[in-house]
Amino acid sequence: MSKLQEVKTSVETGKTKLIAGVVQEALDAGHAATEILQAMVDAMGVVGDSFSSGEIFVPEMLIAGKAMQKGVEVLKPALAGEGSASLGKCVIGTVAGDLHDIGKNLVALMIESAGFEMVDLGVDVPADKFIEAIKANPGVKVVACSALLSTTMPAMKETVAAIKGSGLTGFKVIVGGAPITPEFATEIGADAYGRDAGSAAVQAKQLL
Ligand code: B1M
Repeated sequence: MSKLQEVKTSVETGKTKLIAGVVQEALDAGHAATEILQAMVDAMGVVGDSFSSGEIFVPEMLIAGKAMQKGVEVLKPALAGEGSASLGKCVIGTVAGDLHDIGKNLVALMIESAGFEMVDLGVDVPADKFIEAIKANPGVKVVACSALLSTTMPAMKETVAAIKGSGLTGFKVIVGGAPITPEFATEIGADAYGRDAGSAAVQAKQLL
């Protein structure tokens, strides 16, 4: 089995104790961090499909998520780059009702390595917490909202509306996550849409 396939299988099957070693072996074998990350993202796609078809349930999905998080930890130094934190602050969070944070954490990592100082509010973040964080952190230039569930898209809409209606200025709002489309981002009044972590970081810089 190739090292990349081993990474993918280890995430799919939730090998939380072994994954760090397997990812390190893939790096040592010369695979790029982005290639290894893609193998793990592909694995999560398989896990999601298995969940949809009723072959696995929430606990298995949770363990696969934990395996991916542990794998990403090993990749972080290679993915993060220099991260000089001179472009201002970015407030990031997964919107209310949504507990998914693997993608949000990758977006935070990439935006941070693009030069922003990160204020990570975590998951299940109500609109007023975003607003409090913007008020508490002078120099916020970007507010980034993630959503992974179609059922939390309305919470994203409410969050963007509340932030935009708060009277606070000096920052732009970027949104993303699996169910979010560029059209939805425009419809809810976001300033930008990020398809993935890399493009979110590019967008964050372009918004300045
Ligand atoms: Co959940 N889950 N989950 N889950 N889960 C999905 C999202 C799902 C597609 C699985 C499926 O059915 N096929 C489905 C959603 C269906 C839908 O709404 N259309 C689903 C469901 C239904 C649920 C529950 C409702 C299940 C239940 O309880 N019955 C439940 C909801 C809990 C809640 O949030 N209230 C639930 C729970 C969970 C776990 C807790 C078990 C676990 C999350 C663990 C964690 O995050 N710490 C989990 C997992 C692991 C998944 C899947 C399998 C993997 C998600 C993931 O981490 N992907 C997922 C299936 C899938 O994605 N194919 C699934 C890898 C990650 C790197 O990708 O998060 O998409 P992603 O992030 C990408 C982009 O989306 C983008 O960039 C990232 C990196 O490139 N991006 C942004 C994300 N945020 C961005 C922000 C930006 C820009 C880009 O700008 C700000």
